[in-house]
Amino acid sequence: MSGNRTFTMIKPDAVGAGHIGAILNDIAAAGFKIVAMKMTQLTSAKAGEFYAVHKERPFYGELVEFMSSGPIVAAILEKENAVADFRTLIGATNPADAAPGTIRAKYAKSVGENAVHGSDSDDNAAIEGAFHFGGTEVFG
Ligand code: DAT
Ligand code: MG
Repeated sequence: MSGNRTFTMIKPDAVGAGHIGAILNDIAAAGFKIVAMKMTQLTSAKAGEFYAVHKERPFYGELVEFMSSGPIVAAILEKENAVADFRTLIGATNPADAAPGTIRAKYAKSVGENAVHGSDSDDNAAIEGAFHFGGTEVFG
């Protein structure tokens, strides 16, 4: 079952620019079912914990600051082959390299402020989903 789920966040840049509806529409049109969703704001401590794997990277500080700078929409999505298909839907990390029509190509501002998060593996999808949602907040 975990192979059919991924975790996403609509990041503060895209929320601030008014793109929540358009991005959710793209996600639904690509065949993903939303099984959990909330609008929230990460503290810098929580953002630091979520991105701890990037702690040694030069952009870690700016990433944590950005991800805690405003509200996000967090969601768990269900679809066959969810992790890989969602990475295809969102496009490359740097929107300059993202394929036309992908969410990052359409809505991301820069490599740092790149509109959406998508899990990179089934294991991380499960960890990231559990980081944001309790059992009574996940449906389906
Ligand atoms: P992705 O979000 O595509 O999985 P990642 O896991 O390599 O990319 O990096 C996590 C986030 O860190 C990414 O969405 C935006 C930020 N980031 C990555 N590379 C960056 C860079 N070179 N400069 C600034 N921010 C960067
Ligand atoms: Mg990543």
